[in-house]
Amino acid sequence: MTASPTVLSALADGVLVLTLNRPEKLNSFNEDMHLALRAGIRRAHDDSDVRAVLLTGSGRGFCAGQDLGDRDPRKGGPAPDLGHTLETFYNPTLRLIRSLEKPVVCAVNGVAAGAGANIAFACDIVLAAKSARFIQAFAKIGLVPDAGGTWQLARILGEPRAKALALTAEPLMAEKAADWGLIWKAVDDADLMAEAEALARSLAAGPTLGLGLTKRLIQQAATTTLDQQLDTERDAQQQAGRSADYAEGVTAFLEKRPARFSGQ
Ligand code: T3D
Repeated sequence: MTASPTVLSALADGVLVLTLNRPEKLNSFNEDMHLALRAGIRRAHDDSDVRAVLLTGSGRGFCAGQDLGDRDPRKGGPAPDLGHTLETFYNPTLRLIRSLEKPVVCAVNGVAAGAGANIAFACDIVLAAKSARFIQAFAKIGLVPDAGGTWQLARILGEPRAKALALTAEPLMAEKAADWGLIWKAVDDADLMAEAEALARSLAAGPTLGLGLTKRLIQQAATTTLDQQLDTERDAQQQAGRSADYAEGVTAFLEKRPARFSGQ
């Protein structure tokens, strides 16, 4: 008997849906799931048929971070080198999500804890079921937030809220996460997947070259000056202005018809 895939992958209408699939462990990461998720995001980089990604979880949780069963100190042996595991597993995936010049929608269907929460925050547009909660669970087990958590929380929330969440591991409900600007919106549980799929499909049918450039510009704004950003916007706009999608968008506007974008 073959084990179920740890990440389900399906491509339709230009949307690559990646579903974390260890529901009995709240989709916590073992090595296989790390590699499968990374392969999925890599495919999104390499496959021109993929024009947007939708990341979600199966079962009642989104992702509970690292599978702690794989870190059981009672099994003996030396302490694990978690710097090595971050560098080997989490960091490459985070970098692949952020560097993918295609929209990544995240549908947080339930609890998102530890690295699971921070992987969600690394996505471009995050929708969460109203019942979902985000937990910086690291403080409960003596670790520091990883998977970009300290960077995202500090940038988005500022130090007071970032520190309180990280030091207390208090759950943050989806609606408050949306009020605080950590995610795009909280939606009724029953509507989550339909809304996330519709959003991902509409992005995939959009001018994805321009959307990818936009993603890059907004991300790099965190670390540039206005002066540098004006130069980068100029260069990106020059590229966008030469795209088939720009010609199609303007033509469609002038002809009063819906645009048919190709992502080129
Ligand atoms: O190690 C490295 O490489 C470094 C990187 C670290 C990254 C990290 O993410 S560290 C943080 C790891 N995650 C956690 O500390 C969260 C642990 N989980 C929880 O605190 C709770 O499960 C939740 C708050 C997420 C959900 O609580 P609840 O009450 O809704 O569910 P539950 O009953 O605790 O969990 C349901 C099942 O999932 C349960 O299994 P069982 O008893 O039914 O057989 C539970 O053990 C399992 N589960 C949940 N989280 C994990 C897990 N199993 C392994 N690892 C988990 N992280």
